[in-house]
Amino acid sequence: RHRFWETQPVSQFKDLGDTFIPEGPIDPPTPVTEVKKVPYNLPALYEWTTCDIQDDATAAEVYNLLSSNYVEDDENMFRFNYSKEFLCWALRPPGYFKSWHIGVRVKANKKLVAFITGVPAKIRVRTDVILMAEVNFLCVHKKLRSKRLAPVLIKEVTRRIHLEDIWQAAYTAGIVLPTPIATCQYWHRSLNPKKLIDVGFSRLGPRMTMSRTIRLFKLPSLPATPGFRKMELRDIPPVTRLLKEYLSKFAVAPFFDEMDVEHWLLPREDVVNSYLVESPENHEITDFCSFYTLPSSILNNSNHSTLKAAYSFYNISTKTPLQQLMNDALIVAKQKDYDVFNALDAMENESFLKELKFGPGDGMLHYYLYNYRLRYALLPSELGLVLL
Ligand code: MYA
Ligand code: JJ1
Repeated sequence: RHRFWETQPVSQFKDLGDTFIPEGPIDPPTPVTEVKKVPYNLPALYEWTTCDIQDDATAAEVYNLLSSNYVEDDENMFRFNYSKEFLCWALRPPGYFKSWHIGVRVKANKKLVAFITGVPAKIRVRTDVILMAEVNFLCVHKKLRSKRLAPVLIKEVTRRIHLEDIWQAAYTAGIVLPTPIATCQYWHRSLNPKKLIDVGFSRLGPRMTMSRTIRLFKLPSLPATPGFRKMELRDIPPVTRLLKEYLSKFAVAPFFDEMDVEHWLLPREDVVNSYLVESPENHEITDFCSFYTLPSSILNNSNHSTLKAAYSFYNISTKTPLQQLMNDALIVAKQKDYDVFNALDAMENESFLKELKFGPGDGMLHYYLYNYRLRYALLPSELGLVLL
């Protein structure tokens, strides 16, 4: 059934729960000198390109490919519209490799028609901290679908990751492949219910009018928690300590140092927002919340072209109840004019979703590891990892 995935070192459905197969790496690493030195063959009309995402012209080509051909919902009403600034952030974390930002061009006219990326990340699986790749932005132009180009892209990114002596990867997808380590559900909190209904993102509930709906989702104009403020450069050490302690509770989670926290969590306009609670008494940092900005293009609507969505990232409460902290996150997102606040049911998110009027979405997100086997799938609440 999976002609490609059956050949790869990923856990296969038939092994689920088999207690005789150990947890851990599937294939052992080989010496880097034994890794294939030349790129995989592409169909004759195409050629490989390494994308320098810092180059404005290349960033624009990648942006254009993704904005027309990347992930859509099941009814093709919305398509992810990652901004150039977001892509530059997502693809250049500490220690990134330019060689892992891979494109495919048409030889004849150099048009970019496919893309895949990896970035390095330390990820802990139970007690094992492993330097992995996070693979994302796999995209094949709509006109070149179903020609088995995706397996070539995946093999090529794997080869280039192996060349850096890295043998495991983490990735997410909306489709089921062999074999998810966890399956999360998307939840959505309306901030601008009128627009969401107008564009078909949500529907008027039974026995609800527009004005009752607007009232239902109304939020205060300012955050309620004393000491709630934007994260700054000086907050990196205490935020790193909070995160390290918090993420240690999950079976799978990133292993962040201060450089990672600076890159992934220091606020960047229209890319990532982070807030924390500084105790007014002793100036201790006790709580943290963050969300990233990922708009979607609205396909076929004459009144609106983009949906501004915030996606919950990492949140930590030690003193402020998580529900109150996330309500403040909703308030600042509303102030910044987001239309909807999205979250997965991962980590402790289930404890606030219903109470804060999130509703379940129609999309699922499956998490995968490459060349690492877990005996059973994790519960969403055991997962401490958010990919972009
Ligand atoms: S997830 C986002 C993926 N992108 C999209 O959904 C955008 C819109 N769709 C497209 O651009 C195309 O439909 C894509 C497939 C490119 C997705 N992950 O070329 P094909 C398998 C993994 O004929 P196409 C993200 O970015 C499929 O099961 N495999 O198909 C994370 C089949 O194999 P098999 C996928 O539709 C990506 C084969 O490809 C996915 O033209 C992580 C068919 O190929 C998918 N999302 O193109 C990648 N979709 O026969 C894995 C289809 O076996 C990384 N397929 O079922 C693994 C780790 C690598 C590094 C390891 C380092 C150590
Ligand atoms: O956004 C998603 N669904 C929306 C829109 C559905 C439109 C019709 N298909 C949705 N809306 C309902 C919201 C409502 C608000 C008030 C309360 C009740 C709920 O459900 C979904 C997620 O739910 N998104 C997608 O389908 C996009 C793809 C998701 C898979 C992503 C794979 C990413 C790979 C990255 O590596």
